[in-house]
Amino acid sequence: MLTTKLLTLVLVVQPQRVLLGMKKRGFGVGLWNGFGGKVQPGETIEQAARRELQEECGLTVDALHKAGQITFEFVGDKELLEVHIFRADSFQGEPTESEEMRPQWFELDQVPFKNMWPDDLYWFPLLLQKKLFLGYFKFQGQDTILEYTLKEVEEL
Ligand code: 6U4
Repeated sequence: MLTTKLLTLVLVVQPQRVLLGMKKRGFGVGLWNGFGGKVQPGETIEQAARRELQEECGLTVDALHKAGQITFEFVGDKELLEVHIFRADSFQGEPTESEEMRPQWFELDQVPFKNMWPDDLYWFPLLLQKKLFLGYFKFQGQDTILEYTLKEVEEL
């Protein structure tokens, strides 16, 4: 039986640039990604998204906008990951390196997809266009997408 684990992912997007973090340890090490992690007991998904953003790069944000929701299956793994993806447009603080992440701004036409999770290539454009999306990706290991679905939705 498959169980589902809730995770968050926050992308801070400004008119010309996006903040990504180089994951220094754990799941997805060596890849650029948004900031996020596991939802803990007793907190809402949005609270978890804010907490992880603060812990991993030192930023606080006003509004978090829902952007998408993607379920990941890794072949052989009994746990599905349900990742709730948010966009933030403005923030307080200075991006600061943490034990988990090294933050860096990227121009929007220079997003380093070759060093990101391979699914990001599919949904990042939707996020930047402020289109809501719902997806499912089935991975073999961390490099190979065996199958996927991705669709725009009216609400999440
Ligand atoms: P801790 O407990 O901090 O060691 P760790 O195993 O490092 O946890 P965590 O909590 O950092 O994992 O969460 C993984 C992060 O990676 C979440 O923000 C969700 C994100 N993520 C997982 N699979 C992804 C994928 N295929 N594409 C993507 N982000 C993914 O863009």
